[in-house]
Amino acid sequence: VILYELRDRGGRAFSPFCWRSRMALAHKGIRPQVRQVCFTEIAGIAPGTRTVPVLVDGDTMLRDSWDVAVHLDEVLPGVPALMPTEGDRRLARFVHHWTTHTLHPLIFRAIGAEIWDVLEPADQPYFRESRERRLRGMRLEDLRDGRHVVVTELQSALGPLEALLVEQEFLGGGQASYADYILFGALQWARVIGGAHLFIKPDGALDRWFAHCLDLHGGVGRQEAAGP
Ligand SMILES: N[C@@H](CCC(=O)N[C@@H](CS)C(=O)NCC(=O)O)C(=O)O
Repeated sequence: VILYELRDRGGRAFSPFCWRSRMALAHKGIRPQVRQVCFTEIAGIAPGTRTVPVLVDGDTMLRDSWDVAVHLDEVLPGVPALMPTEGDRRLARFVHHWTTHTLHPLIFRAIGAEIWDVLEPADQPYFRESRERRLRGMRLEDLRDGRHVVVTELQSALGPLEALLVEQEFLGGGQASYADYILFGALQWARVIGGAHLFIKPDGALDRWFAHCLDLHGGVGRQEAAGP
């Protein structure tokens, strides 16, 4: 199994979507052959590829993290399932939409300038141009000025998760499932770039859950060095 994932100039994996797949594979006990690419190398993986993760499993190539999770449950039904029930699948879909549409943009506003700092020089012009277009012309560096506001918004957005994780160990109950890995990917992105501490309340339920996820499956998450 080959996993293509994004790297920064120091070879660190920081992409939230790639972490979803890395954790999904680890959950199944699979250590993929990791091929790290930078943004400007993604199109060279295979014709038509625009994003990572990309998973190659024999003759099958999957170019979407959700498809990777579904595929792993289909081909490896006998090992712990990522989404054991239809309810787990629906929970994971909600967490996917909420994380992608609400959490990721907020985290990006908190750490966007710092992401640029750690990219390969070849990626920096592409990243600046594409992300500043999304920010409607704002410069990445301007994000630093508004960070304190974003941190408050992030803490508020994460409030319901704090409350839930006081009541139960993982998002779906007592066991980690794919919904956890989706949320984990977002926080790991912030941790590796160096900003998770800005908005995760120390010793709160989310902090404990994150520490627990970092240690899962032999500590695959913790092995990636945290940013400053
Ligand atoms: N739908 C895709 C989204 C993946 C995605 O957006 N990946 C980002 C890295 S975190 C990417 O490859 N971006 C390429 C780019 O911005 O050019 C999935 O879930 O796999």
